[in-house]
Amino acid sequence: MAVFSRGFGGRRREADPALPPGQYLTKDFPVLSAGPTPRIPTDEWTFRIVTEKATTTTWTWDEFLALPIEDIDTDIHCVTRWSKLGTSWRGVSIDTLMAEVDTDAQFAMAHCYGGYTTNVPMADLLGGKAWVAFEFDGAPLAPEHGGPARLLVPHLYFWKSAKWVNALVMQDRDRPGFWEQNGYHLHGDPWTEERYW
Ligand SMILES: Nc1nc2c(c(=O)[nH]1)N[C@H]1C(S)=C(S)[C@@H](COP(=O)(O)O)O[C@H]1N2
Ligand SMILES: [Mo]
Repeated sequence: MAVFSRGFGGRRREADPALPPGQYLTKDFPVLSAGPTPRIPTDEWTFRIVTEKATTTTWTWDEFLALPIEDIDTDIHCVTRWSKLGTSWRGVSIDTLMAEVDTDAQFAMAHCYGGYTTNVPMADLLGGKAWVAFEFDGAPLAPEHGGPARLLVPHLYFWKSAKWVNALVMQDRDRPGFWEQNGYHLHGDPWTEERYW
């Protein structure tokens, strides 16, 4: 792991404007999970979007893979201070999924196999900013990293990128998810260091 000493912090950021404040670079891909890794066979996997009117849209794995697929090259930033630059993913944009859904809700809660939740405003999920990703680095997403599929919201701290995601449930206000109830910031912008509250 390429961990730079604190003394180089100022110069490092000048050298790498892609690194948000207080972050260091790693070449590794650390695994951070609050519980055991669920194993979900793709023939049992579904993804649901539930609106504020309790209308549910469901995709099976095959239906999901038949949607337009995008390649995503992006940096990721964990609140525990590691950042990884230039990661490559494939996934379906939340814009594509939401095009099939009728909602005016401003907020969503992501739900996962295993019970993890995280809240994200719709403004951070739409406009080409977020995906349900199923490949990393040209290979199927490993179970430890959220496979078969995870939310990818790379402009926010990585705890918002819910692994094993299986639903987005619209909510009328920005209610906190798992880590947000445990002291993490409601929003999580790495550039303004919205870490804890
Ligand atoms: N379902 C689920 N998603 C999760 C987590 C988790 O514990 N469970 N941890 C979050 C946190 S804190 C981080 S930093 C990233 C870590 O993703 P990685 O293990 O692929 O590096 O996943 C996020 N998504
Ligand atoms: Mo994290």
